Amino acid sequence: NQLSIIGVPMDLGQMRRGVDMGPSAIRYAGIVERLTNLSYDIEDLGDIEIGRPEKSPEEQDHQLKNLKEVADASEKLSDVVNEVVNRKRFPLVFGGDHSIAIGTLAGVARNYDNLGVIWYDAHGDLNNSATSPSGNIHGMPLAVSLGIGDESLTGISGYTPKIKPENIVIIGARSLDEGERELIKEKGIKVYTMHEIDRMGMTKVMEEAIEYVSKGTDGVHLSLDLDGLDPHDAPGVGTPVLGGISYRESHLAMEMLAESDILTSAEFVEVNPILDEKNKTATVAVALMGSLFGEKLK
Ligand code: DIR
Ligand code: MN
Ligand code: MN
Ligand code: MN
Repeated sequence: NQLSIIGVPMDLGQMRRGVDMGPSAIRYAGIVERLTNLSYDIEDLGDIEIGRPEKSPEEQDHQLKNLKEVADASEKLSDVVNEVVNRKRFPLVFGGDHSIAIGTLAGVARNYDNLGVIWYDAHGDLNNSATSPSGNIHGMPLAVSLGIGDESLTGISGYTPKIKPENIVIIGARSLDEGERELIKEKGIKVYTMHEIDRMGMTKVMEEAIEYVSKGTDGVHLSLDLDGLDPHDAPGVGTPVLGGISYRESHLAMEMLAESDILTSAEFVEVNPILDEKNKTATVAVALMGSLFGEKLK
């Protein structure tokens, strides 16, 4: 029951400023108190330092924006996360945009032979510089972790790939780019889109997903992008997509994960307080973490 919080004030993986304030917003919404009440031993390691872009917008590689700064931050985050795992504590990472998952996974996966990953997101985050419609690295971290993408990202911490396609499950997808669809088909990645969630219900989806990612794996990471939720429930995100997972379905999903006790690390990303309504999205993130860490089981 030992948990270490790591903030990553990263906003360079996409174009909307403000998501760098996500870690503060989540702390302000009361995460430490919430988890302390569940009798966790919480250690807040503060925020990773993020460099400012050296290149002017004109000098940027438009298909890999802020590549150097994202790579540098990933390298740092990976080492901090790795150190937490080595101390037998549970790493709980707060974004920042989803590009931070490159560093989180680099730090976690070096400690596991077969890390399972639950990717809770409206998007697949399976782009690379050739397929990306935006050039934003926050649309690429799952591909990078599979070893697909620029070497300065796939090679973080000196090994690649971090994870295997058969150990991944994506939940909540409803905005997949053409290249992402092809990669999903080619690699046989398990995806529960909103269609499956509506059709099967969240209970069945989570039962199957938990079974799927825990079979043959020695750890499971949850990467939760708040835009996986419906923008009505989580408006403070940079790329909202209508028709998302509800607040209630998300609580059920977190409770089922708590009961299954399979998680070994987690991250909550894309909380942008500038786009939010009275810190609603950070408050939702904190409530979901309450469920994820066992409020119902107490
Ligand atoms: C889009 C958006 N697929 C891209 N991705 C987002 O830019 O690659 N991921 N928002 O969370
Ligand atoms: Mn994402
Ligand atoms: Mn490994
Ligand atoms: Mn997303």
